[in-house]
Amino acid sequence: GPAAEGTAFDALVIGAGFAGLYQLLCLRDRLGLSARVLEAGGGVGGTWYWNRYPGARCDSESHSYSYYFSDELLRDWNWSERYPQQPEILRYLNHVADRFDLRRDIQLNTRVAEAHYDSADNRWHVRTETGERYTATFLITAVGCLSSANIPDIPGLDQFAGDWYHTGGWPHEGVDFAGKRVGQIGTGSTGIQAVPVIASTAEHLTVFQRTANYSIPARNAPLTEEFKRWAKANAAGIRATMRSNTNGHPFVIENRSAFDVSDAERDAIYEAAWAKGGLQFRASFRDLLTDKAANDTAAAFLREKIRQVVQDPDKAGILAAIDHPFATKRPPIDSGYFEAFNRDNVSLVDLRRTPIECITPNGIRTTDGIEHPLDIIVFATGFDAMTGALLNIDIRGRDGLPLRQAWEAGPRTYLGLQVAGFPNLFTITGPGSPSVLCNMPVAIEQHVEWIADCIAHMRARGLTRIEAKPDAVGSWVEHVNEAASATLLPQAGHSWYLGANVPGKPRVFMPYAGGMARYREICAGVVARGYEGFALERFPG
Ligand code: NA7
Repeated sequence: GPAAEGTAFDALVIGAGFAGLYQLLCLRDRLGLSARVLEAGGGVGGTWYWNRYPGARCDSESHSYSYYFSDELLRDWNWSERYPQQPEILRYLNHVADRFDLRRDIQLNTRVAEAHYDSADNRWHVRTETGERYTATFLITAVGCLSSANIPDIPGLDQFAGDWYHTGGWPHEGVDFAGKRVGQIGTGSTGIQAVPVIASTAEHLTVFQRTANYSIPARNAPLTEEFKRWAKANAAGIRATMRSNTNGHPFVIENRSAFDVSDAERDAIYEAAWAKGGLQFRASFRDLLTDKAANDTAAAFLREKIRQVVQDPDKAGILAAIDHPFATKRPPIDSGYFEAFNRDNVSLVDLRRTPIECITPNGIRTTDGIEHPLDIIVFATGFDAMTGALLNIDIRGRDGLPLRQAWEAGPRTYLGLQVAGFPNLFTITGPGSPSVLCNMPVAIEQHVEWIADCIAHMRARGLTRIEAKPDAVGSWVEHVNEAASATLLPQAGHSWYLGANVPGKPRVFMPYAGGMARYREICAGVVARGYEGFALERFPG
């Protein structure tokens, strides 16, 4: 289609990451709509544009962390490592933007400030931070689930004499740690990736741990030519596997209980999974996320590994004092995390024993009165996940209803895709979708294609307004809660799945834990029953 001109579009997409790029392609090139993407960053790539911290790498295997909608793209692109590093993923997404000629409809350096639906013209009226205005029939948010930084409100940060950074807003020119005393707060997936890399160049690294975490070696390595050939030759089979299982990864969860095998066999299975590395450790048994006793066997194995790796018994004790069941927080995978604590220049502070009191001009002071002297503080403190990036935009639906108000007690969606009272708004990877419990590109392709098919359906019938019905939202919220309760996931009190990492955020289990395959079937069923749960209309009525 032609590059969209002017300020009135069929569709506006917010965000040019994995989701926004593909949504533009679907709407513009397959449906022939006029569409524009508004992107806050100075380049495409979303998460991979912003997260340039040391050690930033994807935890999905590269051959699965790819679009699967184009056989030619799969054939032509070559990943270099088992897990792609941030710069390589950013190159990939830039390649996609060029290859499909997407850039002409992407407006960079454009942060959306407000988006208001007007029932008088059935359009979304969008204003950017610099005051530009656009309108569109459809508004599609592709803002990411982990894109609004959580920077803890620690007294004294404004007086810190050194430099500080959040991992999700890392300077593009990089940070030189040579000769510096660095303090890192946070030991989630991000912190666990950053520690070994920062430790290797900093004079000293002090890790401030609030919640101990399991981690499994990634066993990253360059891909062999043989593997690359295999992945290309078997792309159809890999796609089918990813789309038919619960987690969207190219591995299948074993259909055996942890108690179907003897203790010795179970240990051998865990040892083999540990040696193989990666997220598929949790696929060792089918009941690791549903049966606490089964989970305990994995947790005990992983705690013992920490004690084997970490030589200093004090550090090992702090690192192994994990108080949530395995994989009830997003399980990190690492490249030398626990090993880094064997270095002379890495120390560990247990914030459960001695919480942070304040930040001083010279460092961080803990409640035992010790001031840890620092030149740089790294906040690996995560994100206001799933809802933060949406609520940062002043989104208003029918009758001026603010999304913030509609979600006061926690997010409420239908299928994670639509919100009652907000016609023609689609939220890719929204709360209530399974995306964050799944290999993300697989979830994104499903969401994007579902939305494109829905809009095509409407256009074919002259329909111009779609809105989730309140009772469909109610049942979906209930179903999301039931799915979570059937697992151990809500047992991790501190998890961002629950919003617990952000003070004052309502505690609601946000992702759909029923599995990607089941979700895909549910979405297909909704379509087959004539978009059940949605009100579809022709405007004006
Ligand atoms: P996470 O997983 O939310 O981890 C954030 C870490 O920061 C975690 O250890 C938190 O401890 C810690 N944190 C947060 N606030 C504080 C304060 N105020 N004081 C001390 N420590 C704090 O974010 P990541 O960026 O690592 O990973 C996000 C996702 O990206 C990940 O799940 C993957 O999907 C990719 P807590 O556990 O809250 O006690």
